[in-house]
Parts: sequence; C-alpha cells; structure tokens
Amino acid sequence: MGFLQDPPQLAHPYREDRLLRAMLDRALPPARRGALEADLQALGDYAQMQWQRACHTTRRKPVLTQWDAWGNRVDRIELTETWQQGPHITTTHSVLAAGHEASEHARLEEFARVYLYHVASEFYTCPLAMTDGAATALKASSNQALMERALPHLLSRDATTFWLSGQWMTENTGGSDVSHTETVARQDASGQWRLYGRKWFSSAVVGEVALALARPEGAGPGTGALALFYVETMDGDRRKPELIIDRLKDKLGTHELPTAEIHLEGLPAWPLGELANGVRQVAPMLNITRTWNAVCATASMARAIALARDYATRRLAFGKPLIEQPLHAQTLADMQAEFEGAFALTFEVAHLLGRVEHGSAQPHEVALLRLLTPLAKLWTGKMAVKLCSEALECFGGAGYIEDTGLPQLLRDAQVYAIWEGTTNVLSLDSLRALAGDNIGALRTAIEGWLAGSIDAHARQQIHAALDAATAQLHSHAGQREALEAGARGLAITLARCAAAALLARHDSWLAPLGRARTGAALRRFVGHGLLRLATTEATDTALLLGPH
Ligand code: MFK
Repeated sequence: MGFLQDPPQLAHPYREDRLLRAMLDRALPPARRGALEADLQALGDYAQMQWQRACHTTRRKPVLTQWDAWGNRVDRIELTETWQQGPHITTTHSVLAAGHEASEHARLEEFARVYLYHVASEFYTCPLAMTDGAATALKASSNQALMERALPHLLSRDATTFWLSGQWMTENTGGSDVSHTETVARQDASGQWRLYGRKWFSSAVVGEVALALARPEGAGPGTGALALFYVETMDGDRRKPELIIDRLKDKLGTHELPTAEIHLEGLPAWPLGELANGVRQVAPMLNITRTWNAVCATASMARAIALARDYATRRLAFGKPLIEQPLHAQTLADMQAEFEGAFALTFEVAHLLGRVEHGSAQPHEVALLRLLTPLAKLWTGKMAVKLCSEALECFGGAGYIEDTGLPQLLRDAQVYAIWEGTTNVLSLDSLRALAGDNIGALRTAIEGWLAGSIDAHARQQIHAALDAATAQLHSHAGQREALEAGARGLAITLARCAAAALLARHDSWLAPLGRARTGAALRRFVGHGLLRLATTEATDTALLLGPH
C-alpha cells in the first residue's frame, strides 16, 4: 500500500475550545462557572464520540410508515439512533431547563450547552429550539392553565416526562408572509376549538405539542386576525387521528430531521390568549428560535474550522504541512477572525436575553436585544454557508466526498439562512427593531464595550462605520423603498460594528491576563472592513432586472 492520508481528528469540543472557555470565564461568576463544568465536559465527550461514530457508520434518515399491514393509518416515524437519544441527553444535562432558571446567566449557560450539543445532535436541536420557544411564549401569554399543563413537561429534567413542541406557521401560501394562512379554527358543539387545514413545514411533527397559527372562523383577512393555538398531538402512545402526516420532505440537508407536510382534520386546540394578534403572541418564540439558529450556525462554523485546522497540520503539500503554507495559513486565520466576531455577537445575545428576562438589564438593553437578535441570526446564517464552503475547500477533493462526513456540514449550513426567516425577512425585521431611535441603544452599548479598548484604530473604524450606517438610516427615513432595499447592507454593517466592539471588550479583559493571542482577531476582523452598506439606486436595479 502506498501513501495514505491521515483523516482530520476532532479535538475535544469543550476542553480544547479556548474561545468558549474564556468567554464563560469572563461572563460568569466563579461559582456558576464551576457548576457548569460537568455538563459541558459531558456534552463535549458526547460531541467527540458522535463525530468518531459518524465517520464509521452509514448515515440514516427517518422513515415514515403511513399504513400498517392491516390497513390502519398509523403515521409512525422511525427516528435515527441519535434522535432516540435526544430526550435522555437533553434532560440529563438540563439543556432547556437551565435556560429557565431564575438567574441572569441562565440563557448563557443554556446556550453554552446547545453550542456543544448541536452538531452531534443531528439537528435534534431544531425541535428543542421550538420547545424552548413554546415555553417562552406560554410564559409570556399568562395563560395559567396551559402553563401549568405544559411547562413541567417542556422544561422537564426527566426524559420520561419530557415533551417536545412544534411551531406550525408555514403553509403553502407562505412561510415569510403568514397573512394568507388558510388553517381555520372552529368551535364544536361543546365549545372545543378544533383546527382544520394544511401545514407545509413541520419540523417537530414527532413532538407531543405544538403552537399553531390559525384563523378563527368568521375572522377577517390579514395577519392581525390570526390567533395562536396550543395543540397536543398524542393520545397515550398513539398519534391523534385528527393529525395526518402526508409525507416527509426530501431536503438539501438536515436529513436526520423529520420535516413533514401535515394536515389537520379537527385537531383539538386551545387559544393561548385573545383570538387575534397571533403573530404578536408567537413573537417571543420567534426571537428564541432565532437565537438558537445563531448559536447553531456558530457551532457549525466552529466544527468546520476545527476540522480544517487540524487537517492543515496533517496534510503535507509542496514539502511542508498546509498550516505552514502562507496562503493556506492566511485563509484559515481569516476564517477564524470572522468566526470569532460571530461567536462574540451570538453569545452576547444569549447573555443579554437572560438579563432581559431576569429583569437585571439596563434600560437601553431591551431595545438592544430586540435589534441584536435578528442581526445575529441573519449574519451568522450567511456566514455559516460561506465558512463551511471555505472549510471544505481546505480539504481539496476530500472535502467533496460524502463519507468523509464533511459535505454534510455545508448542506446543513444552508438551512441557517432560511429557517426562522430568510436573510431578507430578518433584515426587514431589523428595520422594525430600529424604529424610533433604537440605533441609540446600539450606540450606547458599543460605547460601553469599547470603554477599556486600547486599539485606537479599531475604535475609529467602528465609530466611522456606525456613523455611516446611522447617516444612511436617517437619509432614507420616509423613503420606505430605499430603506428596504438597503436593509441587508445596513443590518450586516451594524452586526459587524457590534461584533468588533465585543471583540475589543473581550481583549480588554484578556490583556491583563497576558494571553498571547490578544488583539489578533479584532485586528484581522476590522481589517476585513466593517462597512457593508449597499448602493440602492432604484433605476439601476430596474435596468438590471429588466428584459434582456
Ligand atoms: C437548529 C436551529 C434551530 C432553528 C429552529 C428551526 C425551526 C424551523 C421551522 C421554521 O423555520 S418555522 C418558519 C419560521 N417562519 C418565520 O420565521 C416567519 C418569517 N416571517 C416573519 O418573520 C414576518 O416578519 C412575521 C410573520 C413575523 C410578521 O410579518 P407581518 O405579517 O408583516 O406582521 P406585522 O404586522 O409586521 O407584525 C405583527 C406583530 O408582530 C407586530 O406587533 P404589533 O401587532 O404590536 O404591531 C410586530 O411588531 C410583531 N413582531 C413581528 N416580528 C417580531 C415582532 N415582535 C417582536 N419580535 C419580532 N421578531
């Protein structure tokens, strides 16, 4: 046998992750940091074991069986082994329950667990995100009866009592624009609400409950007339007959996740609150699942970079390891700097969420969280696709070969820019969040993060980009079309400004500790430029899109 290449090895995703460890050291009081250690070690062990297992087994997809041998409709879904382990791993390590503890650090501690678990979970984190979102929306609803019924299950620390929740919004008529929702809620003779209609993307159809948008019978058109309902899907261990699974989707990635098309034929349902303004009621859920999306996108980037970096130490070309080749080293370092910016912003959102929910946030931080949530989601979603693609290229041809386990990273990453709102929908949401003078909240936060920074060049660049973004926002005020056309560039510029300032804050904390890498990510990240504002000349847009 001639030459054989060493495959990449995955370093321990927790013990060897200096970024995650340093962030937690900085953000958490020592007692809470210590209490987190056992779960993070165990989830890191699980992640490493799952990567090794994935390299030696054939990947499977869930299988839907609609009919049994005797002609009964059964709609049974056989899950992958990893998905079957999901409830046990999740409850044993308190992944969801941790986020709902009475502490301003609860969400940060939850999302550190999610970060380690995500890639290993085969996207079991998708229904977990929705379960977390459902628990949060239920709490916000003040519906005492539903809270008492569902929360002990959704936040259970015991797999035998744990319930997963779905989020059923998307229909054939729209995923982004839900105003044409066709699902109808009708009261039967006993006064029980029942749902009738078709839901087109149900990623947690194996869950025990779901939150669903529906139009109460006789209500008017549009979004405002939609109501939010809670449903349960199971009768003991049988799926309720009023919930029909039409088929599982054949998707580009996330193959282990059973995303289904379903229809509802009178499924019993309970309104969370008033019989209108369902989107407003589901918004707490959307903001939670968007935070999950950002954390999971960041976790995928971490995995792709870890493997590419390790491989660069094993693969020789032109007489030396790839990591010693100047252009390859430059490529990896560029990826690392962008990733560190994304990591800083994502975990700031997680920590801020906990402070806002706990009531310990400063006054401007509520508006700040509302803005940073869509910014983190849209920016990390796009970046994950780019970085995973670049990481595959770092392996040459091997990155294109299925049973290396690498192509899956790229296929799966594409979902982050689509799920929970596309980049454009999230950019428009960031305009909603900027209404009033909410850019002032970001400015206040950035000044605070930069307070101890010694990098004068970075400070100047951040201020200049923020000024340019603010000027564009003000110059487009009252011109809705120009404002919308520029929304993506504006959002990404603001995300980059926030990320750079957060890198500066982290450096200010690291510097007195004498850590060798201090400042490198910030310098490189700022070197890539912060401004991404778009040219929005409407005449050119029309010319470019006109008939050829
Ligand atoms: C592993 C990673 C985990 C990820 C989880 C994976 C789950 C996958 C399953 C899915 O992808 S489910 C599909 C997800 N679908 C979406 O995310 C919907 C995308 N569309 C939007 O986000 C639209 O912006 C939205 C439907 C929310 C609203 O559009 P509309 O119809 O134009 O509503 P409108 O009138 O602007 O807003 C209605 C109310 O909600 C307003 O409040 P008021 O009634 O008080 O004026 C808005 O301010 C409020 N609102 C909207 N978005 C909000 C919000 N409030 C707070 N936060 C938000 N983000």
